[in-house]
Amino acid sequence: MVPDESFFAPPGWTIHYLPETGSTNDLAGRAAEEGAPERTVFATGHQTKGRGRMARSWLEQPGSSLLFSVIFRRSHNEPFLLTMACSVAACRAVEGVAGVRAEIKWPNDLMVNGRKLAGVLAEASWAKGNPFVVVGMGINVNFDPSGVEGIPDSATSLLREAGRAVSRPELLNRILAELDSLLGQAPPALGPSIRSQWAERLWRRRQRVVIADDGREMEGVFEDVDADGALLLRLDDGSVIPIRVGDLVI
Ligand code: BT5
Repeated sequence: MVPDESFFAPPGWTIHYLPETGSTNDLAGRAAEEGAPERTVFATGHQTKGRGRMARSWLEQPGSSLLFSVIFRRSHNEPFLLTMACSVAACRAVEGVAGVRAEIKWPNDLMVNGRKLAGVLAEASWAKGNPFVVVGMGINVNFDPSGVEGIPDSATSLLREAGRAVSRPELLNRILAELDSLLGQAPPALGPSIRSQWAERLWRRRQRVVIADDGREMEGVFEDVDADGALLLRLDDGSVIPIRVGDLVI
């Protein structure tokens, strides 16, 4: 068991915690619409309407996952760059706190030993005078995902990979501190530096993969990513196509 489960924020960050909510992305989005500043975080112990991309569900065992959303308001606030930064920060934190090596499954999931540990969901609003990006993350921490109906067999958790319980507050604190160090760099250096750290961690780069998009599947070699983060897939006829939306099949 992990004794202390009170969340604590690094300097400059504010964490709002609710034992249960629909979705932390909704909480953060509403707060951002009402003017909440950058570095505001909403965390919860359980989501009744946790969601993934494309209206998919995000499921967990109450009290055992790290579920949170961060509000960003930056001049360089491209949603994809911020999700890249969140994924890299979470990989570093998972390694630092749980001692487990994490990779990134394009575009943003965290993988450990070929299994999905965490998912990331970015949502942006370009409302005039009040633009913001909310990045939500769900990390399987202290439960066995195979015991939760609806979570695929390909999922894993820190409990399973590290062989011990991990403090969720410590993990969140570390992720936010890692985000500070990634985003604190001077803006011109920010994009390329984050992108290259993200690209170095990409799972199955240079290997044969299957991409699923809208019910279709495509097979080829995951050659690389382009400057915008699109996956470059080399098909068997030698042509290379950029994939901007889709899922790498586990
Ligand atoms: C994601 O979507 O992976 C993004 C998940 C983001 C969740 C966080 S939690 C805090 C914040 N508030 C929210 O409401 N959401 C964010 P996607 O790539 O579409 O993957 C969704 C798919 O992952 C589902 O269709 C399931 O197959 C699978 N899945 C669901 N729960 C899972 C879990 N706990 N672990 C691993 N896979 C899961």
